[in-house]
Amino acid sequence: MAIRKDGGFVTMQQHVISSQAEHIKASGEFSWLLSAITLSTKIISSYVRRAGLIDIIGEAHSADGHNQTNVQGEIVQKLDLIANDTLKRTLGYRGNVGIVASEEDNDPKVIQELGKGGKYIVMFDPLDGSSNIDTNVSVGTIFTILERIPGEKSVTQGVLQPGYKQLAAGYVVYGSSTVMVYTVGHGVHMFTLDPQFGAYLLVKENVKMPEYANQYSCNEAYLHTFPEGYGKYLGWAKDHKGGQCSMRYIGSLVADFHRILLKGGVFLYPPTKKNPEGKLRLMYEANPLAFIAEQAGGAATDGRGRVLDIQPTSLHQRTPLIIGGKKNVDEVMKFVR
Ligand code: P6P
Repeated sequence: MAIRKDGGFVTMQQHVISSQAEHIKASGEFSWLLSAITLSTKIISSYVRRAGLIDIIGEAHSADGHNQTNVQGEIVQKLDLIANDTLKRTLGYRGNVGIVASEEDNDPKVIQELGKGGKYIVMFDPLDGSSNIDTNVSVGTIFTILERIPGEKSVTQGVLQPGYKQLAAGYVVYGSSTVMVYTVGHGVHMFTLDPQFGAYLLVKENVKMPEYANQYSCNEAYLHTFPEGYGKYLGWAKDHKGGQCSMRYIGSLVADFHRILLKGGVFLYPPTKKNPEGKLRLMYEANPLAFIAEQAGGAATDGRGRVLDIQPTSLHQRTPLIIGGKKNVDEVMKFVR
């Protein structure tokens, strides 16, 4: 239900402006930047909602007619390209975004020099879970905002900052409704896109993740290639809890995480034989969600330490991810450590 303050709805714009008035030092330019992301996700949402009706389903084809692949080596869905271009275009017009980096692009892109006001870095997974598009499963956009380091030695070195440096992070899940969740380091706030108004309306402030829930989220098809501790945890969860434990796995990170943010539990994507460093990307998937999880009272680890403390070495590096309610994560780590 949309929250009313002073008799009116609270849009994302208003909320960001009031948040930054209270908290972050940035002037209105921060909300101006975030408005590029909210605008982009409204455009992306309109495409996702019409996926079956206009020619955007299926794989993008390069000029030679072959399936296009991205730096991840995945077949690029047409909607991926649309989402990626939309975000880059709207961010490009904000004037205070210096560097953008995307899961879809090999390298970070400078769009404004630091000396000319390009003080922010925005990184994103434009359409996470895109392989689910054709079957109408929820997909999402994940983003993070960092400040550029004056005197950065190179663009790449400038973006490779640990997760605890994030100024803001958020995601949009294109599900039964379009929901935006974000943090600027002072709590987690949730908005639903009202298609009539075309505005994100505040539906929940200071969202808190349940500390514990009897539910885990994991693709157990890889069970036999997980490091031993994960198998022990999963076996224990099934046996010890005498069937009280349930498993939910959508196969779309944003959707799985959003459920855990609201209902609790734990999501695990351990190292596997196919992805010995884990499958999920640190910079624009694990870090933003870890920032949100911690702000909501939850936890996120790579099986060794805190995700937000990882010093990145490359833009598209992957990481194992165990994220969810604090007690759920601790319970997994008892078996993994
Ligand atoms: P698997 C989608 O491709 C994705 O990147 C995440 O959204 C999701 O959590 C994960 O991969 C699913 O991976 O190996 O279970 O299909």
